[in-house]
Amino acid sequence: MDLIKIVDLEVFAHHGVYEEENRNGQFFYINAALSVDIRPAGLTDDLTESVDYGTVCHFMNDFMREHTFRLIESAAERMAEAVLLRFPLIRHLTLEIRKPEAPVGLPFSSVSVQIERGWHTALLAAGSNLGDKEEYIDRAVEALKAHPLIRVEAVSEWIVTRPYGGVEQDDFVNGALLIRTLLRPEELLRVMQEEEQKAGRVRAIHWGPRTLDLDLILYDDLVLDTPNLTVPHPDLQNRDFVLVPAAQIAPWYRHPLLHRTVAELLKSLPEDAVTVTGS
Ligand code: A4P
Ligand code: MG
Repeated sequence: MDLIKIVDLEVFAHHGVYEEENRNGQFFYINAALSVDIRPAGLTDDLTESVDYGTVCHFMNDFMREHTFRLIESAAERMAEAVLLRFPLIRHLTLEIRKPEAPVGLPFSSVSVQIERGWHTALLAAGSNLGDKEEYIDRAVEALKAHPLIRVEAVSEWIVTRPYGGVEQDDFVNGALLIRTLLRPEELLRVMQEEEQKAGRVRAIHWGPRTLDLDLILYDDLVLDTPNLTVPHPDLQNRDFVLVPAAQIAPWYRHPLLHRTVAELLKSLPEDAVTVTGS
């Protein structure tokens, strides 16, 4: 990936655990490596095709001066987020904040924190088979659109599907969303579960009726197994009610373990796996 690098931007600010640090202030030095596709600007010689590093420097300077954090960890975290939200062409960044005047009480040259943050791609599945099914899913989409750290890139059509999994229950409405997000997988799952709660979701029967089910299907090309979260969703390849809407918005998305795209997984579903009845 191409980089724009900012080296040792000097900022006078007031971050620190000690009261006198907040009162007196000190110098901080910022290093940033911004992942930007430089080729469009490289070919056109047009600044609007790139990220203006001068504007980024002023933005970081203002951010550091306008906020007071106790920890440089927080300053880095919040500033990385602010930069990624403000400059959409920056997909990813490495940010270092150095604090050479930190009150350590011993001779030393400098201390710093360095973090890497960026936008992630995720595929979500939505389902409902209780109450006003479409309304529950629509509301969840609106809530995700309103979340400051989520950009909804594409939304599928809603389809009507017969229940899968052997539980006698009403038909489902299903759909899929493609998003970009600054949230980590566990944080994203928490946001999704809050939306399920808001929809009055009661967890009674496994695979049973629900007002709203939001599943995290794919997250970048991540493979993750924790007690609360399995990514890719382990049953994706058997579910036409996920693959049909997913193929409308992200047919190219490749399963990191099966090494096949969503479109290919859909094509190779057995005939009897079809639950889709309409849209
Ligand atoms: N969890 C682990 N991995 C994930 C993930 N990738 N995404 C954990 C979301 N959650 C994940 O889920 C149980 C736990 O799974 C969560 O606490 C989370 O930490 P749940 O939603 O509380 O329980 P559940 O719904 O009973 O199980 P599950 O596995 O979510 O059910 P599914 O797989 O969503 O299946 N038929 C049709 N036609 N359409 C449907 O939408 N849905 C289901 C439910 C059954 N049949 C269906 C449909
Ligand atoms: Mg679920």
